[in-house]
Amino acid sequence: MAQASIKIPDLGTDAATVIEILVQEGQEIALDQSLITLESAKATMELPSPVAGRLLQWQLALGSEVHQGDAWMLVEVADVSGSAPTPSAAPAAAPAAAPAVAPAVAPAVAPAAAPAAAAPSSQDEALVHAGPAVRRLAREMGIDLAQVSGHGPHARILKDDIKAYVRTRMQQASPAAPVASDLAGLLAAQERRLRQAGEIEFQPLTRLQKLSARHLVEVRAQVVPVTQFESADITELESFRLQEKAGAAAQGVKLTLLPFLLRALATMLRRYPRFNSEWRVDGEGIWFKQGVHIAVAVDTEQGLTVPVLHDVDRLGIFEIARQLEALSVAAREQKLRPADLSGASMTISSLGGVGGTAFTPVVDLPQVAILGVSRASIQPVWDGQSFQPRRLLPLSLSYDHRVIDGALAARFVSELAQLLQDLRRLLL
Ligand code: CAO
Repeated sequence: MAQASIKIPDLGTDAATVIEILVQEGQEIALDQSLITLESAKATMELPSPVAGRLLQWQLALGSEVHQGDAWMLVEVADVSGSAPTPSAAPAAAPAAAPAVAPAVAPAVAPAAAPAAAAPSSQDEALVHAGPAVRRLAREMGIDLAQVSGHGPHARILKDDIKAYVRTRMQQASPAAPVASDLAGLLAAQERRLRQAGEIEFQPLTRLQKLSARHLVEVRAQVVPVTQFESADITELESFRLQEKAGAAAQGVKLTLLPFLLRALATMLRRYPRFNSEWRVDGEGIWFKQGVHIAVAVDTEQGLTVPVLHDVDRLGIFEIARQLEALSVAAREQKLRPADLSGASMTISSLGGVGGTAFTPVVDLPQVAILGVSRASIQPVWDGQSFQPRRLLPLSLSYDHRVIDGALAARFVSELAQLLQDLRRLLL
Protein backbone atom coordinates (compact mmCIF):
# COMPACT_ATOMS: atom_id res chain seq x y z
CA MET A 1 0.00 0.00 0.00
CA ALA A 2 1.25 3.46 -0.83
CA GLN A 3 -0.12 6.97 -0.73
CA ALA A 4 -0.43 8.81 -4.01
CA SER A 5 -1.25 12.41 -4.68
CA ILE A 6 -3.31 12.35 -7.87
CA LYS A 7 -3.25 15.36 -10.17
CA ILE A 8 -5.98 16.65 -12.45
CA PRO A 9 -5.41 15.17 -15.95
CA ASP A 10 -5.73 16.94 -19.30
CA LEU A 11 -9.34 18.15 -19.34
CA GLY A 12 -9.46 19.13 -22.98
CA THR A 13 -10.12 22.67 -21.81
CA ASP A 14 -8.21 25.35 -19.88
CA ALA A 15 -10.20 25.30 -16.67
CA ALA A 16 -13.26 23.69 -15.15
CA THR A 17 -15.28 24.15 -11.99
CA VAL A 18 -16.06 21.34 -9.54
CA ILE A 19 -19.86 21.23 -9.39
CA GLU A 20 -20.37 17.87 -7.72
CA ILE A 21 -18.35 15.55 -5.48
CA LEU A 22 -19.62 12.01 -5.87
CA VAL A 23 -17.52 10.10 -3.32
CA GLN A 24 -16.77 10.69 0.38
CA GLU A 25 -13.32 10.65 1.96
CA GLY A 26 -12.57 7.19 3.39
CA GLN A 27 -14.50 5.32 0.67
CA GLU A 28 -13.04 2.65 -1.59
CA ILE A 29 -12.80 3.79 -5.21
CA ALA A 30 -12.55 1.68 -8.35
CA LEU A 31 -10.52 2.35 -11.48
CA ASP A 32 -12.60 4.49 -13.88
CA GLN A 33 -15.26 5.21 -11.26
CA SER A 34 -16.66 8.72 -11.67
CA LEU A 35 -15.49 10.78 -8.70
CA ILE A 36 -16.37 14.39 -9.40
CA THR A 37 -18.41 16.34 -11.94
CA LEU A 38 -16.75 19.28 -13.63
CA GLU A 39 -18.19 22.06 -15.72
CA SER A 40 -16.11 23.87 -18.30
CA ALA A 41 -16.86 26.29 -21.11
CA LYS A 42 -17.40 23.25 -23.33
CA ALA A 43 -19.46 20.81 -21.29
CA THR A 44 -20.32 19.16 -18.03
CA MET A 45 -18.21 16.03 -17.56
CA GLU A 46 -17.48 13.38 -14.98
CA LEU A 47 -13.88 12.74 -14.05
CA PRO A 48 -13.05 9.03 -13.69
CA SER A 49 -10.49 7.74 -11.20
CA PRO A 50 -7.16 6.77 -12.80
CA VAL A 51 -6.48 4.37 -9.88
CA ALA A 52 -8.21 1.92 -7.56
CA GLY A 53 -7.79 2.27 -3.80
CA ARG A 54 -9.14 4.21 -0.85
CA LEU A 55 -9.82 7.93 -1.03
CA LEU A 56 -7.95 9.50 1.90
CA GLN A 57 -8.49 13.19 1.23
CA TRP A 58 -9.91 15.55 -1.36
CA GLN A 59 -7.43 18.24 -2.40
CA LEU A 60 -10.08 20.39 -4.03
CA ALA A 61 -13.42 21.70 -2.91
CA LEU A 62 -16.88 22.12 -4.34
CA GLY A 63 -16.78 25.28 -6.44
CA SER A 64 -13.00 25.14 -7.00
CA GLU A 65 -11.70 26.01 -10.44
CA VAL A 66 -9.25 23.31 -11.51
CA HIS A 67 -6.65 23.03 -14.27
CA GLN A 68 -4.48 20.24 -15.59
CA GLY A 69 -1.77 19.41 -13.04
CA ASP A 70 -3.64 20.77 -9.99
CA ALA A 71 -3.79 18.57 -6.90
CA TRP A 72 -6.91 16.39 -7.01
CA MET A 73 -6.87 13.84 -4.16
CA LEU A 74 -4.79 11.68 -1.87
CA VAL A 75 -5.40 7.99 -2.42
CA GLU A 76 -4.13 4.85 -0.74
CA VAL A 77 -3.32 2.56 -3.63
CA ALA A 78 -1.93 -0.90 -4.17
CA ASP A 79 -0.53 0.04 -7.58
CA VAL A 80 0.43 3.62 -8.37
CA SER A 81 1.44 3.15 -12.00
CA GLY A 82 0.11 5.91 -14.20
CA SER A 83 -0.28 8.36 -11.32
CA ALA A 84 2.25 10.74 -9.88
CA PRO A 85 2.88 9.89 -6.23
CA THR A 86 4.40 12.64 -4.16
CA PRO A 87 5.21 12.37 -0.46
CA SER A 88 3.87 15.82 0.32
CA ALA A 89 0.43 16.57 -1.00
CA ALA A 90 0.07 19.68 -3.14
CA PRO A 91 -2.27 22.33 -1.72
CA ALA A 92 -5.88 22.14 -2.80
CA ALA A 93 -6.86 24.47 -5.62
CA ALA A 94 -8.17 27.80 -4.43
CA PRO A 95 -11.94 28.16 -4.55
CA ALA A 96 -12.08 30.38 -7.58
CA ALA A 97 -15.55 29.71 -8.92
CA ALA A 98 -16.88 33.17 -8.19
CA PRO A 99 -14.01 35.15 -9.73
CA ALA A 100 -14.05 32.82 -12.75
CA VAL A 101 -17.54 33.82 -13.73
CA ALA A 102 -17.90 37.28 -12.22
CA PRO A 103 -17.25 40.16 -14.61
CA ALA A 104 -14.22 41.57 -12.81
CA VAL A 105 -12.78 44.56 -14.65
CA ALA A 106 -9.19 45.69 -14.29
CA PRO A 107 -9.16 49.40 -13.44
CA ALA A 108 -6.23 50.10 -15.76
CA VAL A 109 -8.10 49.03 -18.89
CA ALA A 110 -11.78 49.77 -18.40
CA PRO A 111 -13.87 52.50 -16.86
CA ALA A 112 -16.11 50.13 -14.90
CA ALA A 113 -14.78 48.83 -11.60
CA ALA A 114 -14.74 45.24 -10.36
CA PRO A 115 -17.25 44.03 -7.80
CA ALA A 116 -15.78 43.64 -4.34
CA ALA A 117 -16.38 39.86 -4.37
CA ALA A 118 -14.12 39.42 -7.39
CA ALA A 119 -11.21 41.50 -6.09
CA PRO A 120 -7.86 39.82 -6.77
CA SER A 121 -6.78 37.58 -3.95
CA SER A 122 -3.08 37.02 -3.44
CA GLN A 123 -3.78 33.29 -2.96
CA ASP A 124 -5.40 33.01 -6.42
CA GLU A 125 -2.54 35.01 -7.92
CA ALA A 126 0.07 32.77 -6.33
CA LEU A 127 -1.57 29.61 -7.69
CA VAL A 128 -1.64 30.60 -11.37
CA HIS A 129 1.14 29.41 -13.68
CA ALA A 130 3.08 32.42 -14.96
CA GLY A 131 6.70 33.45 -15.24
CA PRO A 132 8.22 36.51 -13.51
CA ALA A 133 8.08 38.70 -16.65
CA VAL A 134 4.40 37.97 -17.13
CA ARG A 135 3.68 38.64 -13.45
CA ARG A 136 5.55 41.95 -13.69
CA LEU A 137 3.57 42.93 -16.81
CA ALA A 138 0.29 42.03 -15.06
CA ARG A 139 1.29 44.10 -12.00
CA GLU A 140 2.21 47.09 -14.19
CA MET A 141 -1.15 46.91 -15.96
CA GLY A 142 -3.11 46.36 -12.76
CA ILE A 143 -4.37 42.95 -13.92
CA ASP A 144 -5.38 40.13 -11.59
CA LEU A 145 -3.66 37.08 -13.06
CA ALA A 146 -6.29 34.78 -11.54
CA GLN A 147 -8.73 36.23 -14.09
CA VAL A 148 -6.56 35.42 -17.14
CA SER A 149 -6.77 32.08 -19.03
CA GLY A 150 -3.35 30.67 -19.86
CA HIS A 151 -2.69 29.09 -23.24
CA GLY A 152 0.91 28.00 -22.70
CA PRO A 153 1.97 24.47 -21.66
CA HIS A 154 0.04 23.39 -18.52
CA ALA A 155 -2.20 26.45 -18.90
CA ARG A 156 0.75 28.74 -18.22
CA ILE A 157 -0.12 32.40 -18.75
CA LEU A 158 1.85 34.06 -21.54
CA LYS A 159 2.25 37.72 -22.47
CA ASP A 160 -0.15 37.15 -25.38
CA ASP A 161 -2.77 35.92 -22.92
CA ILE A 162 -2.46 39.20 -21.00
CA LYS A 163 -2.81 41.20 -24.23
CA ALA A 164 -5.86 39.15 -25.26
CA TYR A 165 -7.37 39.67 -21.81
CA VAL A 166 -6.87 43.43 -22.06
CA ARG A 167 -8.43 43.50 -25.54
CA THR A 168 -11.43 41.54 -24.27
CA ARG A 169 -11.93 43.83 -21.29
CA MET A 170 -11.72 46.89 -23.50
CA GLN A 171 -14.30 45.49 -25.90
CA GLN A 172 -16.62 44.61 -23.03
CA ALA A 173 -16.44 48.12 -21.60
CA SER A 174 -19.09 49.61 -23.86
CA PRO A 175 -18.88 53.41 -24.11
CA ALA A 176 -22.67 53.43 -24.10
CA ALA A 177 -22.82 51.77 -20.69
CA PRO A 178 -24.16 53.95 -17.88
CA VAL A 179 -21.49 55.61 -15.76
CA ALA A 180 -21.41 53.92 -12.38
CA SER A 181 -18.69 53.42 -9.84
CA ASP A 182 -19.32 49.74 -9.22
CA LEU A 183 -21.13 46.69 -10.54
CA ALA A 184 -24.07 47.24 -8.18
CA GLY A 185 -24.43 50.71 -9.69
CA LEU A 186 -24.33 49.31 -13.23
CA LEU A 187 -26.93 46.70 -12.38
CA ALA A 188 -29.24 49.26 -10.78
CA ALA A 189 -28.91 51.59 -13.78
CA GLN A 190 -29.65 48.75 -16.20
CA GLU A 191 -32.71 47.66 -14.23
CA ARG A 192 -34.01 51.26 -14.03
CA ARG A 193 -33.64 51.65 -17.80
CA LEU A 194 -35.41 48.35 -18.48
CA ARG A 195 -38.27 49.11 -16.08
CA GLN A 196 -38.97 52.37 -17.90
CA ALA A 197 -40.08 50.24 -20.88
CA GLY A 198 -42.44 48.00 -18.86
CA GLU A 199 -42.55 44.70 -16.95
CA ILE A 200 -39.33 42.67 -16.92
CA GLU A 201 -38.26 39.26 -15.66
CA PHE A 202 -34.75 37.99 -14.89
CA GLN A 203 -33.67 34.45 -15.75
CA PRO A 204 -30.25 33.26 -14.52
CA LEU A 205 -27.89 31.46 -16.91
CA THR A 206 -26.62 27.95 -16.21
CA ARG A 207 -22.96 27.75 -15.24
CA LEU A 208 -22.21 26.19 -18.65
CA GLN A 209 -23.89 29.11 -20.42
CA LYS A 210 -21.91 31.65 -18.35
CA LEU A 211 -18.62 29.89 -19.02
CA SER A 212 -19.26 29.54 -22.74
CA ALA A 213 -20.24 33.22 -22.96
CA ARG A 214 -16.87 34.11 -21.44
CA HIS A 215 -15.11 31.78 -23.88
CA LEU A 216 -16.96 33.30 -26.85
CA VAL A 217 -15.85 36.81 -25.87
CA GLU A 218 -12.25 35.59 -25.63
CA VAL A 219 -12.58 34.00 -29.08
CA ARG A 220 -13.93 37.22 -30.54
CA ALA A 221 -10.96 39.14 -29.22
CA GLN A 222 -8.46 36.84 -30.93
CA VAL A 223 -9.83 35.16 -34.06
CA VAL A 224 -10.17 37.03 -37.36
CA PRO A 225 -13.30 35.33 -38.70
CA VAL A 226 -14.44 34.99 -42.29
CA THR A 227 -17.27 32.73 -43.52
CA GLN A 228 -17.32 31.07 -46.94
CA PHE A 229 -20.64 29.67 -48.21
CA GLU A 230 -21.14 26.72 -50.55
CA SER A 231 -23.88 24.27 -51.41
CA ALA A 232 -23.34 20.57 -51.98
CA ASP A 233 -25.56 18.49 -54.24
CA ILE A 234 -26.42 15.54 -51.97
CA THR A 235 -29.19 14.06 -54.14
CA GLU A 236 -27.36 10.75 -54.63
CA LEU A 237 -25.97 10.72 -51.09
CA GLU A 238 -29.47 11.15 -49.63
CA SER A 239 -30.95 8.34 -51.74
CA PHE A 240 -28.05 6.09 -50.74
CA ARG A 241 -28.64 7.01 -47.07
CA LEU A 242 -32.36 6.27 -47.26
CA GLN A 243 -31.61 2.98 -49.02
CA GLU A 244 -29.22 1.95 -46.20
CA LYS A 245 -31.22 3.41 -43.31
CA ALA A 246 -33.36 0.35 -42.49
CA GLY A 247 -30.37 -2.02 -42.67
CA ALA A 248 -28.43 0.30 -40.38
CA ALA A 249 -31.34 0.48 -37.93
CA ALA A 250 -31.41 -3.34 -37.84
CA GLN A 251 -27.82 -3.12 -36.55
CA GLY A 252 -28.80 -0.47 -33.99
CA VAL A 253 -27.29 2.38 -36.03
CA LYS A 254 -29.11 5.69 -36.54
CA LEU A 255 -27.93 6.65 -40.01
CA THR A 256 -28.42 10.41 -40.38
CA LEU A 257 -26.62 12.71 -42.79
CA LEU A 258 -24.08 13.80 -40.19
CA PRO A 259 -21.87 10.66 -40.17
CA PHE A 260 -21.33 11.11 -43.94
CA LEU A 261 -20.38 14.75 -43.36
CA LEU A 262 -17.97 13.76 -40.61
CA ARG A 263 -16.31 11.18 -42.84
CA ALA A 264 -15.98 13.58 -45.77
CA LEU A 265 -14.64 16.34 -43.51
CA ALA A 266 -12.07 13.92 -42.07
CA THR A 267 -10.78 13.24 -45.60
CA MET A 268 -10.60 17.00 -46.24
CA LEU A 269 -8.57 17.51 -43.05
CA ARG A 270 -6.04 14.96 -44.32
CA ARG A 271 -5.89 16.70 -47.71
CA TYR A 272 -5.66 20.25 -46.28
CA PRO A 273 -3.43 20.10 -43.18
CA ARG A 274 -3.77 23.85 -42.61
CA PHE A 275 -7.34 23.23 -41.40
CA ASN A 276 -5.89 20.83 -38.83
CA SER A 277 -3.53 23.35 -37.29
CA GLU A 278 -3.29 25.77 -34.41
CA TRP A 279 -1.96 29.33 -34.11
CA ARG A 280 1.09 29.41 -31.84
CA VAL A 281 0.24 31.78 -29.02
CA ASP A 282 3.35 33.92 -29.51
CA GLY A 283 2.27 34.63 -33.10
CA GLU A 284 5.52 33.23 -34.50
CA GLY A 285 4.08 30.26 -36.38
CA ILE A 286 1.56 27.48 -36.67
CA TRP A 287 1.43 24.02 -35.14
CA PHE A 288 0.27 21.24 -37.46
CA LYS A 289 -1.59 18.33 -35.89
CA GLN A 290 -1.56 14.70 -37.06
CA GLY A 291 -4.71 13.14 -35.61
CA VAL A 292 -8.05 13.86 -37.28
CA HIS A 293 -10.53 14.51 -34.49
CA ILE A 294 -13.83 16.29 -35.11
CA ALA A 295 -16.02 17.98 -32.52
CA VAL A 296 -19.78 18.08 -33.03
CA ALA A 297 -21.96 20.78 -31.46
CA VAL A 298 -24.72 19.10 -29.45
CA ASP A 299 -27.68 20.96 -28.07
CA THR A 300 -28.44 20.04 -24.42
CA GLU A 301 -30.71 21.44 -21.71
CA GLN A 302 -27.67 22.97 -19.97
CA GLY A 303 -26.44 24.63 -23.16
CA LEU A 304 -24.27 23.80 -26.13
CA THR A 305 -21.56 21.13 -25.70
CA VAL A 306 -18.97 19.97 -28.19
CA PRO A 307 -17.93 16.30 -27.74
CA VAL A 308 -15.15 15.04 -29.99
CA LEU A 309 -15.01 11.97 -32.25
CA HIS A 310 -11.43 10.78 -32.47
CA ASP A 311 -9.56 9.43 -35.52
CA VAL A 312 -12.59 9.94 -37.76
CA ASP A 313 -10.43 9.39 -40.86
CA ARG A 314 -10.00 5.75 -39.78
CA LEU A 315 -13.66 5.00 -39.06
CA GLY A 316 -16.44 3.64 -41.27
CA ILE A 317 -19.75 5.47 -41.55
CA PHE A 318 -21.61 3.04 -39.24
CA GLU A 319 -18.97 3.33 -36.53
CA ILE A 320 -19.06 7.13 -36.80
CA ALA A 321 -22.88 7.01 -36.47
CA ARG A 322 -22.58 4.76 -33.39
CA GLN A 323 -20.03 7.02 -31.71
CA LEU A 324 -21.99 10.16 -32.58
CA GLU A 325 -25.13 8.72 -31.00
CA ALA A 326 -23.23 7.60 -27.87
CA LEU A 327 -21.56 11.00 -27.47
CA SER A 328 -24.76 13.00 -27.96
CA VAL A 329 -26.55 10.81 -25.38
CA ALA A 330 -23.62 11.23 -22.95
CA ALA A 331 -23.66 15.01 -23.55
CA ARG A 332 -27.38 15.25 -22.84
CA GLU A 333 -27.05 13.07 -19.71
CA GLN A 334 -23.98 15.08 -18.57
CA LYS A 335 -21.87 11.91 -18.67
CA LEU A 336 -19.05 13.11 -20.94
CA ARG A 337 -15.49 12.35 -19.89
CA PRO A 338 -12.49 14.63 -20.39
CA ALA A 339 -11.24 12.48 -23.27
CA ASP A 340 -14.57 13.08 -25.03
CA LEU A 341 -13.86 16.81 -25.10
CA SER A 342 -10.21 17.06 -25.98
CA GLY A 343 -8.06 17.42 -29.04
CA ALA A 344 -10.54 18.55 -31.72
CA SER A 345 -9.08 19.44 -35.13
CA MET A 346 -12.24 21.18 -36.30
CA THR A 347 -15.94 21.39 -35.36
CA ILE A 348 -19.18 20.64 -37.22
CA SER A 349 -22.20 22.60 -36.12
CA SER A 350 -25.29 21.11 -37.74
CA LEU A 351 -28.54 23.03 -37.65
CA GLY A 352 -29.92 20.87 -40.46
CA GLY A 353 -32.43 19.16 -38.20
CA VAL A 354 -33.76 22.61 -37.19
CA GLY A 355 -33.80 24.79 -40.32
CA GLY A 356 -32.26 27.90 -41.85
CA THR A 357 -30.42 28.52 -45.10
CA ALA A 358 -26.99 29.65 -43.83
CA PHE A 359 -25.28 31.00 -40.71
CA THR A 360 -21.86 32.16 -39.58
CA PRO A 361 -20.58 29.68 -36.96
CA VAL A 362 -17.97 30.87 -34.46
CA VAL A 363 -14.49 29.32 -34.72
CA ASP A 364 -13.79 27.55 -31.43
CA LEU A 365 -10.24 28.50 -30.44
CA PRO A 366 -7.68 26.96 -30.53
CA GLN A 367 -9.18 25.38 -33.66
CA VAL A 368 -8.91 27.39 -36.87
CA ALA A 369 -12.15 26.46 -38.64
CA ILE A 370 -15.70 25.27 -38.15
CA LEU A 371 -18.21 23.86 -40.64
CA GLY A 372 -21.81 25.03 -40.28
CA VAL A 373 -24.49 22.90 -41.92
CA SER A 374 -28.00 24.16 -42.64
CA ARG A 375 -31.10 22.35 -43.85
CA ALA A 376 -30.93 20.61 -47.23
CA SER A 377 -33.75 21.38 -49.64
CA ILE A 378 -34.74 20.52 -53.20
CA GLN A 379 -33.84 23.30 -55.64
CA PRO A 380 -34.04 23.65 -59.43
CA VAL A 381 -30.52 23.26 -60.87
CA TRP A 382 -29.72 24.03 -64.54
CA ASP A 383 -27.96 21.08 -66.20
CA GLY A 384 -27.27 22.89 -69.50
CA GLN A 385 -30.60 21.96 -71.07
CA SER A 386 -33.24 22.05 -68.37
CA PHE A 387 -33.79 22.58 -64.68
CA GLN A 388 -33.46 19.44 -62.60
CA PRO A 389 -34.76 19.00 -59.03
CA ARG A 390 -31.65 18.46 -56.90
CA ARG A 391 -31.21 18.24 -53.11
CA LEU A 392 -28.76 20.96 -52.06
CA LEU A 393 -27.05 21.13 -48.68
CA PRO A 394 -25.93 24.61 -47.53
CA LEU A 395 -22.44 24.68 -46.01
CA SER A 396 -20.99 27.64 -44.07
CA LEU A 397 -17.27 27.39 -43.42
CA SER A 398 -15.95 29.91 -40.87
CA TYR A 399 -12.18 30.15 -40.53
CA ASP A 400 -9.50 32.18 -38.79
CA HIS A 401 -8.03 34.45 -41.45
CA ARG A 402 -4.74 34.62 -39.52
CA VAL A 403 -4.13 30.98 -40.51
CA ILE A 404 -6.20 30.35 -43.63
CA ASP A 405 -6.61 32.62 -46.61
CA GLY A 406 -9.78 33.06 -48.65
CA ALA A 407 -8.70 31.11 -51.74
CA LEU A 408 -7.69 28.10 -49.66
CA ALA A 409 -11.01 28.18 -47.79
CA ALA A 410 -12.98 28.41 -51.05
CA ARG A 411 -11.04 25.45 -52.49
CA PHE A 412 -11.53 23.46 -49.29
CA VAL A 413 -15.29 23.88 -49.11
CA SER A 414 -15.88 23.37 -52.83
CA GLU A 415 -13.82 20.15 -52.78
CA LEU A 416 -15.82 19.05 -49.72
CA ALA A 417 -19.01 19.68 -51.70
CA GLN A 418 -17.62 17.53 -54.56
CA LEU A 419 -16.91 14.71 -52.11
CA LEU A 420 -20.48 14.83 -50.81
CA GLN A 421 -21.85 14.93 -54.33
CA ASP A 422 -20.05 11.70 -55.20
CA LEU A 423 -18.85 9.66 -52.23
CA ARG A 424 -16.70 7.50 -54.54
CA ARG A 425 -14.25 10.42 -54.45
CA LEU A 426 -13.49 9.47 -50.83
CA LEU A 427 -11.53 6.58 -52.29
CA LEU A 428 -9.28 8.78 -54.44
N1 CAO B 1 -30.56 18.82 -43.97
C1 CAO B 1 -31.65 18.06 -44.02
N2 CAO B 1 -31.88 17.08 -43.14
C2 CAO B 1 -31.00 16.89 -42.16
C3 CAO B 1 -29.83 17.64 -42.03
C4 CAO B 1 -29.63 18.65 -43.01
N3 CAO B 1 -28.56 19.42 -42.95
N4 CAO B 1 -29.14 17.23 -40.97
C5 CAO B 1 -29.82 16.24 -40.43
N5 CAO B 1 -30.94 16.02 -41.16
C6 CAO B 1 -31.93 15.01 -40.94
C7 CAO B 1 -31.28 13.72 -40.52
O1 CAO B 1 -30.72 13.04 -41.62
C8 CAO B 1 -32.44 13.01 -39.89
O2 CAO B 1 -33.27 12.53 -40.93
P1 CAO B 1 -34.10 11.14 -40.83
O3 CAO B 1 -35.06 11.35 -39.72
O4 CAO B 1 -34.68 10.97 -42.19
O5 CAO B 1 -33.07 10.07 -40.54
C9 CAO B 1 -33.18 14.15 -39.20
O6 CAO B 1 -32.76 15.36 -39.84
C10 CAO B 1 -32.91 14.28 -37.71
O7 CAO B 1 -31.50 14.30 -37.46
P2 CAO B 1 -30.93 14.57 -35.98
O8 CAO B 1 -30.84 16.01 -35.71
O9 CAO B 1 -31.74 13.74 -35.00
O10 CAO B 1 -29.49 13.90 -36.02
P3 CAO B 1 -28.13 14.46 -36.58
O11 CAO B 1 -27.22 13.29 -36.65
O12 CAO B 1 -28.29 15.25 -37.81
O13 CAO B 1 -27.62 15.47 -35.43
C11 CAO B 1 -26.91 16.22 -33.26
C12 CAO B 1 -27.18 15.01 -34.19
C13 CAO B 1 -26.44 15.68 -31.94
C14 CAO B 1 -25.83 17.11 -33.87
C15 CAO B 1 -28.21 17.04 -33.11
O14 CAO B 1 -29.14 16.29 -32.42
C16 CAO B 1 -28.04 18.40 -32.44
O15 CAO B 1 -27.88 18.53 -31.22
N6 CAO B 1 -28.10 19.47 -33.27
C17 CAO B 1 -28.03 20.85 -32.79
C18 CAO B 1 -26.61 21.38 -32.84
C19 CAO B 1 -26.59 22.87 -32.57
O16 CAO B 1 -27.33 23.41 -31.76
N7 CAO B 1 -25.72 23.58 -33.27
C20 CAO B 1 -25.66 25.00 -33.15
C21 CAO B 1 -24.35 25.41 -32.67
S1 CAO B 1 -24.08 27.14 -32.81
O17 CAO B 1 -24.91 27.74 -31.60
